[in-house]
Amino acid sequence: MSRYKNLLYQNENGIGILTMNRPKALNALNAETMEELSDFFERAAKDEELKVLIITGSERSFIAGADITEMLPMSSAEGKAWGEVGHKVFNQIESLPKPVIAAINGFALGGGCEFAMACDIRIASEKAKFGQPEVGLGIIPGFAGTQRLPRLIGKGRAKELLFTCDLIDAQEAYRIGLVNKVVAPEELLNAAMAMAEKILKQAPYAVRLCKEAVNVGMEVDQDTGTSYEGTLFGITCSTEDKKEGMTAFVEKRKPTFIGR
Ligand code: CO8
Repeated sequence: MSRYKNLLYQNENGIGILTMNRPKALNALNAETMEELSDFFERAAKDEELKVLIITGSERSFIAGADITEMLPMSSAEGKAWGEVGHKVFNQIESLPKPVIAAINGFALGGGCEFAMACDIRIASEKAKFGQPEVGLGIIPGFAGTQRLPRLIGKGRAKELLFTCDLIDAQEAYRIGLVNKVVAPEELLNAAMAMAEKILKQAPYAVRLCKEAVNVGMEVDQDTGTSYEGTLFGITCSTEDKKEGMTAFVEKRKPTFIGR
């Protein structure tokens, strides 16, 4: 997948590493990058060689937000359409039928923080910085930050970050639950790879259905979510991997999963 101008991609034994690579603008999301991302995620969803995806940024930034120079001349209608582009791409990440780990190496600001929140798991380098600086630019987060941030860290903390434009460091992001763990910068990709490898050892279809159950369940009432979980659980009971996983347990050996 070397078809992109602002993205780099490699796949190592089922673990894909997508690197945001527009360093002259600290990997800010312009329209061209969003088009490339949409194309990438469409392909990634169908790519059988890709089992777990890690997303990181080149040089000193993860993503420093949406591209401010492109947004400056936008009219109201154009702004709304731009928001829809972001919603589509970030929904593609959130609903990708495989786990997505954000390995946040530097700035994750505005649209960059919103991007990270659409990923399943966030690992931050000690050098990472987070924030939602939008109201300081006279706008509000338009890529679902007002929705995903309170769901992730709670309403009060989300409003504080949204209203003050405070930039927080990785430790503070960890303290408030915005990231899962913080590691030394030189350990970031290793930590993400180690987590990806741990996930790779599990039954892939079960992991996929777990992701779906959590995502659906978080948006509905608990009874509906529980009922949805029950349906997915039933599906796992008809898989080869369930038979293998449980047989391996009984036979005191490691399972070999085939993904169905
Ligand atoms: N957009 C465009 N260019 C950017 C952006 C950005 N978001 N961030 C950095 N750049 C560019 C700078 O303009 C600069 O370019 P140049 O060298 O040509 O002047 C280059 O990247 C390097 O940046 P700095 O020289 O500023 O580097 P510093 O280390 O001094 O500062 C910062 C780094 C603190 C990250 C600083 O660049 C900064 O504050 N950037 C803007 C961060 C920001 O406000 N992000 C939020 C943007 S708004 C947003 O994301 C809204 C999302 C939802 C929109 C949906 C609408 C519907």
